[in-house]
Amino acid sequence: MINDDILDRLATQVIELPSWAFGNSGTRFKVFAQAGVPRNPREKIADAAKVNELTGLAPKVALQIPWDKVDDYASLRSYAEDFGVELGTVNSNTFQDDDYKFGSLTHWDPRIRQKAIDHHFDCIDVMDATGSRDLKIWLADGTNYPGQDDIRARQDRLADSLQQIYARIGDDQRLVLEYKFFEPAFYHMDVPDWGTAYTQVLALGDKAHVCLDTGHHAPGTNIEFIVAQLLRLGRLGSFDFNSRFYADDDLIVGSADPFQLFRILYEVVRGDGFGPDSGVAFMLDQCHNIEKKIPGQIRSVLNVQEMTARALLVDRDALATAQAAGDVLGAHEIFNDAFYTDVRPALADWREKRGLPANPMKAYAASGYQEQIEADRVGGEQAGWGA
Ligand code: AOS
Ligand code: MN
Repeated sequence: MINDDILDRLATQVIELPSWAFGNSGTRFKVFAQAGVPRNPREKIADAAKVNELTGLAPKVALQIPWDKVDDYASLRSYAEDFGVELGTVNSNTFQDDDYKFGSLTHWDPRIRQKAIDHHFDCIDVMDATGSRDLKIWLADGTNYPGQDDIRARQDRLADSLQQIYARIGDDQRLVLEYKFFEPAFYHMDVPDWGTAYTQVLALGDKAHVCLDTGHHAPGTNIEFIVAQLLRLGRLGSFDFNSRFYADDDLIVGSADPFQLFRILYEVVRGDGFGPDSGVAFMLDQCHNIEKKIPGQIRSVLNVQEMTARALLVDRDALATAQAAGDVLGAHEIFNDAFYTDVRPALADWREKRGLPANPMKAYAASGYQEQIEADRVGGEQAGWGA
């Protein structure tokens, strides 16, 4: 059952919200705009702070440059801190400029590569102002046809570009490289899998790590194995949590496969990847196209909290004994017992004891915040993916 030790560990949980979760988003077929959507980074931060206010789980907001470009990042940092949240990971963007049609850090043209490198230098300047630790690099780089470019030479160019960026980050900063097996390139991606990301970050140095986006694997991939391996290698820097049925759907984390999320979080706990000193950032990377943005984020952070609690419930001594005895069914039952434990009542009681609403989803619905932002945020240009 949920005991004080587990509750104490859960109290340290920090989930970083992506600023872009609050903007309009959609697919290549349609973006359905929503009333009340932020028009600027400050309004995004206010919405993220609301999620944190009701859950106590989300005191950090990740930025994306240029989507969150402002003239004064130090002022944005102060604004966020006034809301009780910090500015977190800075996400670069070398996937929406026409110059990057054939790649960015991997491009055959040194002028284009330098432009992409310089963009990352700008992101590091932002980090210096916001106090962010992580520079997250996700590249849309790749090719659509065999023979289009030299896929090996692209790895060499990528390594050289990353080395120049890595040389610029500060002693207390990190570079996290995110992989994705497809999209937007269709034949090959230049950072398609954890092995490539690991190889590239290993060549850089101790401040370089891998970002694992849970939506970036082929169907059927054993993601928790990758988690265990990267933790064992000391190179799991962060998660981009979301959920998928088929592609990179960016749905509410845990909504498609809560058991998979539990298995991932068990390996995080088992591999010492959970806790304030773990060095593993829990970030959401989701775009809620049809549901309201703020409650979608609240549901997401609660899903992570609930599965983390269940992962912490696994009786690891009994499991180790069963494993050592080759007790297949016994070990499986011990593992699943934790997954089948409904932790929601205990978490609701715990929230109330900490001055938080027992049911954050109901509390948000009753708060009037959604109605207020829909009434206030009229006019201006709503935030979106900027594509
Ligand atoms: C894109 O598919 C990746 O998941 C990125 O992590 C994310 O959407 C990007 O970081 C936003 O800049
Ligand atoms: Mn991602």
